[in-house]
Amino acid sequence: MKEYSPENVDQEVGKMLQAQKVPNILICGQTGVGKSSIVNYLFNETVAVSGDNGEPCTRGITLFRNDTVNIYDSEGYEIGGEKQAHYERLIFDDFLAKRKSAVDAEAVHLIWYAVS
Ligand SMILES: Nc1nc2c(ncn2[C@@H]2O[C@H](COP(=O)(O)OP(=O)(O)OP(=O)(O)O)[C@@H](O)[C@H]2O)c(=O)[nH]1
Ligand SMILES: [Mg+2]
Repeated sequence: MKEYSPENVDQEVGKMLQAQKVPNILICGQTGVGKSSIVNYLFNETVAVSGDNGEPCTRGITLFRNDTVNIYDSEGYEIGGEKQAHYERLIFDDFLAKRKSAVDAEAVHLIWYAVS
């Protein structure tokens, strides 16, 4: 069995961290369900602007990242008409479709569908 001294434990952990893949996660869901609040909770600081007046807040898609995770915060969807068509273009056509055949580091590994 391999023995670890305090020095090579650090070295081994360093190697593991380097080999670790960073997941790309897209958070999506209806307007106002708390997507940006989830991001702030996960990063333990206010990195994403969250709304407080019941109006749609986030626009487009923004990447927040640290050493272990990449999280895409996205604008919320609203049902019907041009707003819905806009959302479908943003999420499906412009974001997901373009990443479908991307190399693993740029692929979307998980979609987190947030509900109120
Ligand atoms: N009660 C309650 N309120 C929450 C929770 N999460 C978020 N909120 C509140 O819901 C409101 C909207 O939160 P956001 O995080 O901006 O929601 P969002 O899904 O990012 O909204 P859009 O960007 O507009 O799509 C804010 O006033 C938050 O404080 C929760 O778990 N419980
Ligand atoms: Mg938001």
